[in-house]
Amino acid sequence: MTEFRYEVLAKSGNGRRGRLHTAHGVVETPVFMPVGTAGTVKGMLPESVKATGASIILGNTYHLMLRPGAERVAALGGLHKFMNWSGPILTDSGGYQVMSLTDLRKMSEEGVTFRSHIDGKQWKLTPERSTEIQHLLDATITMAFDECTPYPATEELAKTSMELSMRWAKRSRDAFQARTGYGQFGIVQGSVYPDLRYRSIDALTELDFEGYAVGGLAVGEGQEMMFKVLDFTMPRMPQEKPRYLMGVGKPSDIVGAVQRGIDMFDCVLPTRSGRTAQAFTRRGTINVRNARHAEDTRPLDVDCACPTCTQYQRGYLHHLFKAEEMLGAILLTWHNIHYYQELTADLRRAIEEDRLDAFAADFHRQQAEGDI
Ligand code: PRF
Ligand code: ZN
Repeated sequence: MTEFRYEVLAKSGNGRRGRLHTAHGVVETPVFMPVGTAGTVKGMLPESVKATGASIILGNTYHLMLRPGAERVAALGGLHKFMNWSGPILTDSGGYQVMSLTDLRKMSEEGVTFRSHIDGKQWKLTPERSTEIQHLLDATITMAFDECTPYPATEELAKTSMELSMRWAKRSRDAFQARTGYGQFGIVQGSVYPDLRYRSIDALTELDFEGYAVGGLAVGEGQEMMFKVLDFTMPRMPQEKPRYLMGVGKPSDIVGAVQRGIDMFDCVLPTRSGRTAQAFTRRGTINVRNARHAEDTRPLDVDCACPTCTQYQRGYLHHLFKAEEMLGAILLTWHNIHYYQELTADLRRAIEEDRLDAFAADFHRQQAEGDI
């Protein structure tokens, strides 16, 4: 059985090229994890997800506990078998989704009670139950149960919130059933306040997690502030463990965060945008619904080797969205995930060859050129 283990293979500035070994396979970092919230990466067969170059996907405690239920997924053989994905799966712990998807929720020291966004039924999540659910799902990487501090927050509010997350992190760690090849990540909170972020890191490293996430960012503070927080946070994070920036982000967010030492990312952007006709390309974003694409014979992105770009014209993709055909969403989702996988593969190569800053400069220049 493979031990859960992370190695830094190369560095370029603060950027890291690493390798994560897990029970379900190896993950080359920096890595982007496509989001498979409800037991599916929306619109994609698992073999298609794999074909984009993705090595690890994200699942959600919140959605799967409500439907079909964690015990049922366990009875059906665990999330890997359930969704036919044999690679590593990281599951988010649920607190963030409760906050963003439900109203009428109640927080206490114990945990959070809320009404389901599906049927209004009352539920409760605690650090212990979240950790148990992720065990039942058979998540390769379990996330600690936390509160994502809203932005903006006063220092006093951010402190109270971070300290609650740290008590929950301890309870999550105690509830975690260690198994060979599996790991659990703690989540750093503390909003935009250096002292709070440092205290959070200290509290978590005390618990010796297999990896560390930065939470509470990409919540409305903007890219400049997010990078500022990473600038003072990353140097204090354990160097020998994987570091994951939760829910991020746009391509430029990913490039900047890798330059600051982040190894792992997840975001709904490539999948969600794929369903709303937005494509990410080397020259910025394109909305395929725009009339200017109606008679365009070119691919979405001339430099992309994905099936969408090698086999379909923009004019056809435009038609599919105008006609509300599901293939439009499928083809754009495929391209977008492929684009994110190419971006992270390019970042890995740039770090190996110690030219990360030059790569980033090129990336920004190309993005600024715009389409056509
Ligand atoms: N905590 C958890 N999941 C998250 C976040 C967080 O702070 C974020 C913040 N962008 C996204 N997903 N548990
Ligand atoms: Zn493509």
